[in-house]
Amino acid sequence: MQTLRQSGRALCCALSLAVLWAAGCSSGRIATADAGQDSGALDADAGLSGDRSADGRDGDGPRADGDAQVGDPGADPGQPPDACPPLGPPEPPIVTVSPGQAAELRAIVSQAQAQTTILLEDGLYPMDGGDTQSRLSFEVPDVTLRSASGQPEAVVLDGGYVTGELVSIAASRITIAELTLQRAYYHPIHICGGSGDIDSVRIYRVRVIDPAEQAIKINPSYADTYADRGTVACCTIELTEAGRAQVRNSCYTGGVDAHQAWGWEVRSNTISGFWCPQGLSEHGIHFWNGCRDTLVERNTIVDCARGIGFGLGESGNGEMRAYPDDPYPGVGYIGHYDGVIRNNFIAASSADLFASDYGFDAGISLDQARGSRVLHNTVASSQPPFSSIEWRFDHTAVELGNNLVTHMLRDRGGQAELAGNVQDAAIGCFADLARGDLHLLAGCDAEDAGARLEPGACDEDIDGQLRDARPDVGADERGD
Ligand SMILES: [Ca+2]
Ligand SMILES: [Ca+2]
Repeated sequence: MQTLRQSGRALCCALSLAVLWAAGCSSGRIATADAGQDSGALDADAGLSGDRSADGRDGDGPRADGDAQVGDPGADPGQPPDACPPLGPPEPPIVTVSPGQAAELRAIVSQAQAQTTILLEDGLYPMDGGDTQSRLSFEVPDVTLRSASGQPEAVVLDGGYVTGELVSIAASRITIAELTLQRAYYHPIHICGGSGDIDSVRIYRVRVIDPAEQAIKINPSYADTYADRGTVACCTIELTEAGRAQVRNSCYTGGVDAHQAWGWEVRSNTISGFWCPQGLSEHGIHFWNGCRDTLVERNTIVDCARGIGFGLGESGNGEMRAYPDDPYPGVGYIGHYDGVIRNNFIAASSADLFASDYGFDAGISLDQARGSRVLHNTVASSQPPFSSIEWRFDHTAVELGNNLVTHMLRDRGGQAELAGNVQDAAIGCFADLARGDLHLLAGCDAEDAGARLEPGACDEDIDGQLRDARPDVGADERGD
């Protein structure tokens, strides 16, 4: 069983990597060429990324805070603040757009000056004119696109599987918020380096539904510029049964997929359904090819073939990024530098998922991940995965602390420092596995069984509650 799975997986990875090789990003082409499916290419940007190499340019330090503009959570004393409050009121200049202007929206976005907020009134926006008519390209910094009502379900931009990318971002401090993007032929959201490096892109309270490829993709540009220190928070990213039927190329899809990106925060999202009957989907959240300092926390991932990944394979797709301070000199290929994965719920219980080609492959996978910390995550599945959490390949050096899994931690090579983890937890210990609610029920061994971590490592749980002096294993600290 294990041998078959591993050999099948190696084959699939080879196929996927062949596709991924051609899946980079060109801000120039996004800006001007608008290549789409009618080009016959696998991806809008096919064929240009194979030979890019990192160049060791000066870079800024890691991330800035991403959600400075969210509204006052107004929490009661003793209650954790709302992790996902609505955005505060928009500031002028404001351009208000109605669904009847959908055909003009591309031009409205391209003509927007810095500081503009584009407010979309409720309704369905048909964005199925192809990339030349419907793709929204953000190339001026400090522009916001959001719903007027603040209700993500009420404003729906629908690519109809005609338009390759609904939103393309190649400028700093772009905010996309509180709306729905669905049925892109490639990526509902694609973020790339611009004419220079960009930073602080924010994707907040967005519903991303049924992408045919990865829902949110982050790439360097072909001009060796990067997209760093962005935020994906409080989003719902979902592949439904109808959407699954539209996925091509041996399940070439996934949730958030980032290459060579530095300092991103991915938190408080719900990601579900990324698997296919045949082929292996990319992870719900995947940062690889030399990404660095990613913070992945408080996400709920339900019924995805792979939950969270740092790195992929022994040498990724062959690309990596050279950082000016060279954090691990002489080590060789690194799939992910440092970063933290903490307080996530990863659940699998769908019979259809388990009956699929790869079943539930891995909750968390760490391939050539170095300096990464994996703390207080819960991975629960109704049937065995290949690995609940795994680490692999010689350059991997990670820390796993206080993770709670219903099955196993799997050592596939590299180094892992282990403390306070609990394997073989009973699935009866969780509030509602089918819905991804992995809050601990009373009387389970995980309660108060964790190792003490240093202050600041993981002081709060997935709910934002402070952990007590005897930390519970997994993402949830039980309240009393
Ligand atoms: Ca406790
Ligand atoms: Ca709790």
